[in-house]
Amino acid sequence: MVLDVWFTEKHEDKQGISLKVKEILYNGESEFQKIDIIDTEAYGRVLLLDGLVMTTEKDEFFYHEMISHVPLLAHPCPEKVLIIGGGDGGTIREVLKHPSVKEVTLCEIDKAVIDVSREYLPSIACCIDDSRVKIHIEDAVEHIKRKKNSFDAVLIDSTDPLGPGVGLFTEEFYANVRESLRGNGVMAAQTESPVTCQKEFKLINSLLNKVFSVVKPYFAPVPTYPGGNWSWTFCSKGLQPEINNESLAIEIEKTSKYYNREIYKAVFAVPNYVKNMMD
Ligand code: SPD
Repeated sequence: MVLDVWFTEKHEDKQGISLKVKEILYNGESEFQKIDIIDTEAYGRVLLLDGLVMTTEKDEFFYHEMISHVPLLAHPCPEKVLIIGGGDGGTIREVLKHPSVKEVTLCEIDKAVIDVSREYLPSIACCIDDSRVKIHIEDAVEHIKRKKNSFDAVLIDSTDPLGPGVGLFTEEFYANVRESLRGNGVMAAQTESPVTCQKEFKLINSLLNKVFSVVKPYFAPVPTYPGGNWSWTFCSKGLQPEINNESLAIEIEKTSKYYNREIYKAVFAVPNYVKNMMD
């Protein structure tokens, strides 16, 4: 019998992204959320949290390169990095490509996401057990309150502003992230789709503008996310998102699939519909 099974992530019950399923590899439910791994024809293995696509083997590089290299290449010498969420390990893998990084703290609320990713997504989770990585299983809303003046970069690799991720999209949380940065510290957060999540994108950017003096959204494709076009936002207390170390930027380019030095500049171009929405 030939199976014709499709997974659809519906967005506001108006549109959806559908992937043809080869096999369901894992279904589970943690204290915080439903966790599934499906194998798909088009994008390989896919991690779903509460039925929403978090990452896929085939297109994860767009997201993980953007959330990591854009902020880290702006910093003169990032040594201590905090990743909030990111239990699949993709952001850890990219951050560890920066030779100055001595310590990466992963603050993930749900240990089950790490365990399932280790088992089913080895190409993404491959660096979780690197000796430079320290794992804290804790709500980052609490963790960050104890971390004043601690990090060169904080990367908010969260879920959408739903369920366990809600607290990571508040002014108070962003203010605590700002306090956790030392010196020229930089922050980058995933900030939803400017196409399908305009309300969230606008709200997050307005909160970030209350807290940071430099707030620059940037854009790249993530084909399996709603709208296909995603945003992250670079924030700092003064440092601009510009490549700080050209030779390192060239090195990182060699192992990247999306990022290169031209892309670094291009992703900060703000389309007119986004400019108009922000007015
Ligand atoms: N709509 C999906 C948003 C998910 C953002 N986080 C993805 C985690 C990948 N490390």
